[in-house]
Order: sequence, then C-alpha cells, then structure tokens
Amino acid sequence: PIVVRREDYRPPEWLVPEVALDFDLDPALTRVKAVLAVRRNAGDGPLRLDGGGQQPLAVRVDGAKAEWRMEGDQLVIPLAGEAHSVETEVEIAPETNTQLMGLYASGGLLCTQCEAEGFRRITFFPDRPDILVRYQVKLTADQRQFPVLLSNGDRVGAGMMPDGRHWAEWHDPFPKPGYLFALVAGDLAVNRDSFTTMSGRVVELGIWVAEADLPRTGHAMAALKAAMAWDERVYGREYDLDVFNIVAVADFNFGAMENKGLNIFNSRYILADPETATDADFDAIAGVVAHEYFHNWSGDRVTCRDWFQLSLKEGFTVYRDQEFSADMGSAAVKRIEDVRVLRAAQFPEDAGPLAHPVRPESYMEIANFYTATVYNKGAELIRMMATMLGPERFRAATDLYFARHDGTAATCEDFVVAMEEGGGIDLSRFRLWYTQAGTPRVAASLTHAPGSGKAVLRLAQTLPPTPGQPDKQPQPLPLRVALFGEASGARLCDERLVVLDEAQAEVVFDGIGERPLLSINRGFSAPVIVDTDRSAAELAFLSAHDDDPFARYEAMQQLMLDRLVATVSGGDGDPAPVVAAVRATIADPTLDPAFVGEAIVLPSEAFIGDQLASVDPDAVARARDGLRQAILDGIGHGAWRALWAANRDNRYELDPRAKGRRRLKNVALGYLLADEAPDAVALAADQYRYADNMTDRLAALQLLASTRGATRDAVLADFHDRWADNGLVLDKWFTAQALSTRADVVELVEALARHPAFTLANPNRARALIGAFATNQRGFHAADGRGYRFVADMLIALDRLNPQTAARLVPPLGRWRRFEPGRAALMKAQLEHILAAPRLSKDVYEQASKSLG
Ligand code: B3K
Ligand code: ZN
Repeated sequence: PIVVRREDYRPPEWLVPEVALDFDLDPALTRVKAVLAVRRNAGDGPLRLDGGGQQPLAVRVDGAKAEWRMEGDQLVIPLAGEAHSVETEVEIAPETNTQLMGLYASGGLLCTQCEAEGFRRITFFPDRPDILVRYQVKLTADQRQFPVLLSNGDRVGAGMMPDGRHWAEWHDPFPKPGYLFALVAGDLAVNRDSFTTMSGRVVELGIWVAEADLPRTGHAMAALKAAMAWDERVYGREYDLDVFNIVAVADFNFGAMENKGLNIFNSRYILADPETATDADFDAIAGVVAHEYFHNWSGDRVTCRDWFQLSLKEGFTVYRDQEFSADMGSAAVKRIEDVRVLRAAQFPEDAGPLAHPVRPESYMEIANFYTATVYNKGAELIRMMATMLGPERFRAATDLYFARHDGTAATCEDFVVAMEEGGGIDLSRFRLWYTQAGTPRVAASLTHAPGSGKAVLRLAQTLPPTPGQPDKQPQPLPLRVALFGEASGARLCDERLVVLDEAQAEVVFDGIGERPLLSINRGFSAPVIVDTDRSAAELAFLSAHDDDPFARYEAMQQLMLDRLVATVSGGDGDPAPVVAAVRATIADPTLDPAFVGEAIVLPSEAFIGDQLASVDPDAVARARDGLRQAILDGIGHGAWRALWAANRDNRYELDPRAKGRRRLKNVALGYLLADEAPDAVALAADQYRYADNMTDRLAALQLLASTRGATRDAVLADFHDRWADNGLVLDKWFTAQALSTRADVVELVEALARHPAFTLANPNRARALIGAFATNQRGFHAADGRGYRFVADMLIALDRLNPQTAARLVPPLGRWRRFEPGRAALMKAQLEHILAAPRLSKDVYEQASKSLG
C-alpha cells in the first residue's frame, strides 16, 4: 500500500466552488449524478477526481461528452480552460456496502458515512478536506419505503412524482468538505424541539429514530440543548443554520458523525431510558451529543487542511466535550474517568508499536489514525495550553482562532499560533508535543531540611524512544504542585504551576516549617507518568488529606498499585496500608459517594500489567484477586453489606447524587463477591431481580457472570429473554459474558460467537463480544493461546466485511512484546497468521505489519 506523508501536502490544483448532486435512491441500485463547478487553483494538471471502485457511466464537460481516463480509482479529466462544469454519473449498491463507508443500508434506512474518505465511494470527487464546496442536493426515492429524506442545510423544496416516488431538495449555505456530506432516507419518526440562540434566532431541532424508539430520545435532546447553551456561554459560539437534525442508526463504525446540520449517530449514543441504559450510557450520550454539536464550530466552520491535522478538530472537540460534561456533573469524577480512559487506551498505544505523534507524519490508511493519541492525548494538549493561559486568556485565544480561521481548512500550527497571539504566550517548545510520540516520565523527589524552612523539589523528565523516533527532547510539562504538612494535615503553600521545560529542574519552597508531603500533577495537569519516592504511609496520608480530588484519588491508586506490583514481583505486598486507607475513605462523611466509588476501585489488570517490564497475566490476576480478598476481609463482609445498603435508594433518579450512590453501592457489591460467598451471590441475584434500572441490573449481571452455578445461568437466561428484541441491550449481554473472569471464558465466548443473535455485520455486536473479549486479561491471554487464535480468526472474517472495524482488533495482539516469552510468541504467531490471510485490507495490513515490525 501507498504511504501518504504529511510533508507531501500540496494545495489543490482545482477547486470546486459548487456541486449539485442528484440521487435516485434505491437500496439495490442508486444512481448519482454530480455536476461540479471547477476552477483552476494552481499548476496545470488535469482534473483528478477520487473514486471508490465505481465506474463512470457518463462524463460531460460543459455539457458535451468529454475525454477521460481511469488511473487506479481516480477519474482523470484533461481540461483546457480555467473554469468548467463537469458532470459525472455513477451507480452504487448501498445494500451490499458492508464496510459502512459511503452510502449504505442499515435497518431499512439508507444513510451515509463519509469521514474520512467515504464520499468518493458515492461520487467522483476531489475527496480531501481542504476543498470547501457549496452543496445542492436532490433526493428522490420511493415515498412509502422512504417517507423521510434528509440532507445537510435547509430543505428548499419537496414534491411527489407520478410513480409513487417523491423528492426533496436541500441546500447547505456553508461551504464544506466532502467528508461532512450526509443524506438519510427512511421511515423515521421525529422528536422535535427548538432552541433560541443568544441572538434570538429560533433553531428547529429534530432527533430522528424508528417510531418505537421515540420514547428513548429525551435525554439526547436535553443534552443537545444544554450543549448549545454551553457553547454560547463558554466559547461565545452560536449555531448557524435554521435546523439541526440528528439521526440514529443501528449499524455504525464508531460513535457518531458531525455532518453539517445532519449528525448521524450510532443508536447507542442516542437511545436511553432507565430500564435499558446505564448511568455510564446516559453520560456517554450527553458527551457524544455535545461532542458532535461542538464540531459545528471546531470541525465544520473551521475544518482540517489535511488528515494529518485531525487532532485540530478532534483533540479540541474532545477537550470541549470533557469540560461540558465536567460542568454538567461532578468535575472531579469526570476528570478521574477521563484519565482512566487515557491510561487504558492512550498510554499503551504510546508505549507500543503503533505509537505516533498527535500530528502523525505518515499513514497507509487514515482510518487507522482515529486513535486515542489523536483524540485523547490531543485533548490533553489543549488542556495544557488552557492551564498555562488561564481561562480569560484561553478564551481570548480561542476567539482569535475562530475569527481568523472561520470558513477555512486550518492546521494544528494555526491553532498554536492563535494560542500564542491571542493568549500572549510563547509556545515554541510546546510544539514538541505535536511531533514527539511517547508518554513523558517525570521523576519527582522532595527534600526538606528541618529548621531551614526550605523544601526542594527535584524534577527530571525523560521521553522514551518510539518507532522512528530514537531521540527525544524535553517537552514543557505544566505540573500543578502543592505541599501538605504531615503533622498538621494542612496545605503548607499555595498551589504552584511549575512548567518543567528542561530535562531537570529544582523548585524551592520557602516557609515550610514541618515535614512536607508532595502533591504533584494535581488534576492530572500534564499527561505524564510521575515516579515519586513516596512511601505507603505518605500515600495513605494524602489519600485522606489532599484537597485536590484527583490527587487524592491518585494517592490511593498509587498506594494500591505499589502493593500490587510488589506482590507480582515477589516483594512486600502487605495489604494493610491499603485496607486502612480504603476504610478511612469509606468512613469519611464529607466525601461525595461518586468520588468514594472511584477512589476505592482497584486498578485494572491491564493497568497493573502496564507497570511491569514483562507481564505474566496469571501473576497479575492472582495479585489483584488477593488484594481484593484482603480488602473484603479487612473491612469485613458486614461493613461492605452496610455500605451497599446505605447507598441503596428506594426510587430511581438520574441526578449526579443518585448516580454516585449507585456507583458506590455497586463497587461495594463487587467487593462482596470477591469470594463468591453464597449470601453475596444471593444479594447480587436479588439486586438483579428487583432492580428498577439497568445500572443496577447490569452491575449484578456483570458480577454474576464471573461466578459458577445455577444463579449465574438463571440471570443470564432471564436477561437474554427479557431483552432479546433490543439490540443495544443484547450487546450488554454479550459483553457481560465476554468480560467474565471464569477460567472457561474462552469456550463460553467461542460458543457465543455461534449464538443465533451474533453477527459480525453489526459493528456494535462485533465489538460487544470480540472487542470486549480482547480486553479480558484472563481469557484473551489464556496460556494455551486459544484466546489469541479466536480473536485472530474473528478479525480475519470481519476484515472481509468491514476493514475499519476489523483493524481495531489488532492492537491487543500488537502488545506482544510486553508479555512473558510464552505469550509473546503465541501473540506474534497470530499476527503472522493474520498477515498471511488472503485479500487483507490495507487497514488491517498497516496495523498488523507495524505491530510485527
Ligand atoms: N469525526 C467522526 C469520526 C470519524 C471516524 C472516521 N473513521 C466522529 C467524531 O470524532 O466526532
Ligand atoms: Zn470528533
């Protein structure tokens, strides 16, 4: 496959100021006519239009038959003048489009997904994000089968045809790249509402779903309106069209898509009610609805010049949605969750064979670069700049960015320049964050000379080599730091923002009378790994006294992690300090239950493994099980049961407090089930049976799925029968079993892959079973290699249907170098097996070959 390089960017030779598209829609065969107004921009080459395998049925230039040729998938048309009208006609088959890129069929609907390079599969077009085009779209389809016809912008006309077909015409006044084009045709019901913008314009809002799903759209609508108001208040950004539509579809490669004025969503990020959706689902829906809405400015109004700039819109928009969610609920818990995601998904990426900078230098398949690095680390970069600028200057800088680049395709560099000029800061060295891959490590050590009143913090940073980047330079790391008195328990100084921009530095604190304890990287102000020499006693102290909630959580996690790593490596894993700290946290009446729930959760097996030079998953599982048991015994069954009971509510509510209590209650239930005591199993079964909401029901089901015996089988059967008709809930049934810690989980999951409700054709279902299983540190890493083989075989089968979704299963195998030699060899063998498969997509080829390289 061809490698595309960032340095090869050239401005387009031809621009397309306008296009008129005419769709004759039919699932089996859709005819697409396109009339492009083209104008020469640079160079003297022919017009090159990208295609996606389709053949041109007709090509006309200025109304006359014209000369053309195909070069690979590109349609090449020599043009003599400076401006022409170019007309093409193609036929495509939405119903056989299993890749779900371009125009495809999903549950009786026709819909599109064009980012990054799907538009070329619909019509011949210069499919690159720096070609901004004004669209006129005419849709014609059977009226009964497709009563609703939607596209971007405003509907300007509609009518019936004599043959039972009807048409609608849509105009989008905002020029946009092809990746933001969308259409939907289908039999849809709508939840309508409206929003009045800050300048008093009324925007008509619509969430379009299958009729039966209408009652599950309320939460998404409330989130949309909250997001519209938030973007006005926090960024001064107002919505710009008269309509904003969202459509939910069942088959979708990822979460959702920000097409101008017509967002298309994976239905799992729209549909929710208490019976079918968990608290986490409700939060994810609000976050994704907000994310796609925020893209209207950070993505649509200001788009990306080329796909290497992807983090320009994604990193910034993730940061925006994180801050929105923080404002809507508990900011502390939101930050803890976001850091957990970063550590679970991005740190391993940065430490593995697929490590790449936030602004990548090259790709074979751009779909592989919609990564945690581009999204979540990208968001951390924006967060660091916001931290260094402070709220007022950051707002001035984003105002400048939007004003300067509105209506254009911009670069990450443009963003940084706007931060510098609008915020009054020099970010020369900060740019390294965009070019260097890898997670920085900071060694921090605090010394105090009693009597001197001086405390000295010594900091040193390193950035490990990553593929293609053997040598690294120090990056500016904004570290929020404070000191606490061991004797008084009080904060000894104001919090300081220390920007470590050299390899090493010393920071002196004066007026420190008592022995100080170090609180560092508060709020996780820099996305780094901090190594300190803090003892178990110091961490326990901070877990009870730090006044930054993230740092307090972090102290407890570090305390647990140190014990676990010590146990695995045969050192002192005495659980007593952890038990005492958990007991103190549970007993502290001033703490928010949601926070307590997060703080006392054990680090995941995967994260424990990430701390080790060579991972033996059995040893990690034993250590974690041991600590879990010690915490159960140390606190006592009675106390855990009391905590469970104290956080039970008689009636379901969705407010943050009720969510936090449910979380803590279910964490307590998790500890109670550590030894599968019969009364704990019975308690979980009762919670399952009498739950009035999915959060509680699924929490119990998830825990019971790891047990053996009749109760487990009964609740799984009940759940299946209850929800057999609801695909999104059935996904949870597959996932609960895929994540089971049972020793026979591989066989169970293999059997589930033969279940009549299992299919690789629906990405949610494939991810629910195979994707979830690939994160199961016990089953996936079964010592005989059966888990690896299962995932590899499924991946190869999925690649034939849907390369993008298949390629996302490669990274778990790609971590082979991190495992003990036996597993490493088995994982590597499966990567080789994948690479040997015939007709491999370039998506999977890129990920698998880089993982071996
Ligand atoms: N921009 C889309 C992601 C498209 C992924 C294409 N492989 C959704 C989002 O980030 O909001
Ligand atoms: Zn996005």
